[in-house]
Amino acid sequence: MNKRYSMLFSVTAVAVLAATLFGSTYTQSQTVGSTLAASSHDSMSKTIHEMGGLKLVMPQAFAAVDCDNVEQGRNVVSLDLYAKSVDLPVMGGKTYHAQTFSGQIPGPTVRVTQGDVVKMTLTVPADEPTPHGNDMHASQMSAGNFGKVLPGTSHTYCYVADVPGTFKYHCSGIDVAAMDQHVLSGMYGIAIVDPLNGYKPLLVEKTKVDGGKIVKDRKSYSADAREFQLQYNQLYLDDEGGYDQSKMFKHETTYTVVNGMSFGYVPNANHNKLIKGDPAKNIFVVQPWNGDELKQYQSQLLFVETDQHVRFFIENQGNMPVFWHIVGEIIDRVTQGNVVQAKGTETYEIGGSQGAIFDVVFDEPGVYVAVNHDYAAIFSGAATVMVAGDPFGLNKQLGTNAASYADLLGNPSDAVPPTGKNSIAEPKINLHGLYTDERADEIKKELGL
Ligand SMILES: [Cu+2]
Repeated sequence: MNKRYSMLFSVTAVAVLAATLFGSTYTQSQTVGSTLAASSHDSMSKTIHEMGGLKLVMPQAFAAVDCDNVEQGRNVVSLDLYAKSVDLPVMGGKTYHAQTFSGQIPGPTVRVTQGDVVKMTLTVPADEPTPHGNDMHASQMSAGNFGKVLPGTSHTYCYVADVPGTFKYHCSGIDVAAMDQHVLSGMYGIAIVDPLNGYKPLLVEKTKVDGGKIVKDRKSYSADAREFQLQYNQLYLDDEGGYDQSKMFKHETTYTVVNGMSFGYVPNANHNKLIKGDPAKNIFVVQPWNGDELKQYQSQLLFVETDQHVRFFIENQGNMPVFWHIVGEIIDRVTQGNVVQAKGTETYEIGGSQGAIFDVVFDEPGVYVAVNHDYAAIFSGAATVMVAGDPFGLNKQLGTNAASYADLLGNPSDAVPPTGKNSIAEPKINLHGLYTDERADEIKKELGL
């Protein structure tokens, strides 16, 4: 067995022990407010609710934008969303009351080039039990555009995506009332705004021994990269699968989710069979989504090549920090907007409602795990397993020269963003995500599966 893999077992064995405790112990240390503070937050939220949202307080801010003016001479990219409240699975065979954009969590990613116009239309079907709204952080416009959209109606706005980067969009609730519930129940997504002149090449600095001396060994990788999107959030649930606001105020996470699911990117029964010859013998200590019968919810792995530029679009959709780290790797570069924020860093913190772009070259074949290096988050779902190269010799056995398992097994549909300025296309994509069955069928068709 690969050395890195066995190390992983010991790390995750500790994880599971701790996971049995996380419901009671970690939340105590995470609780920042006293009962008193929580109750005053509760009452403010209640007051906003009773007022019918913030619109009543500042009606003058709610002027609509004129799309024709905004669109002059620019490329227009449409993002058409519909709101849907529906029960979706959580690990352990249960479901929860999810709220979605277009029947999927996260909502569809819109990808544009800096200077393009995003034309967003949100439709709230007549049978939806509540109004919704959409606040897109890639925009710079009056918050009035994000006001409530009533069931049976649609709302459109347009904006110029002037700043490159990864940006959240999220339901703004009923003019802010219940916004926390809607976002933490699944109504979020991202806009990726590619820089006008494309991404920068990636310079990776190592060392080598040359003539008996240790010298710097720099290697430049093209801006073109394999790409992944990972969005972090929390679920705060009561025993019936409903949203529990009192848990949110106390930061008492029920599950940490990555692209909507806890431990959604870990091995499944098929991987067990490939590695151990037996689908029932787990190769990773947490495999809550093992079987084929789980369809689009069956866990999948991320496959990358070694010695290749990989770009991650990361967004923190939740209200706890994400300390983004890859077990076994150093992050070569972190970018926000047009600014390089870090190079050669072990971990980079992304605050609530913040995005960043991470560039990484995986050095050697093996198993790596992207985590939120907050132990409470790791043990409640924020562990994403990636396999670089061919550490198990499977490609050799199967007579292929592929540089990773992406060609053979494919990468998960919800982790691969739409292609942009400098994307290297995936050789194969498989269906995976917190989609309704209806939405899964549509995505299958889109992908030609
Ligand atoms: Cu909503």
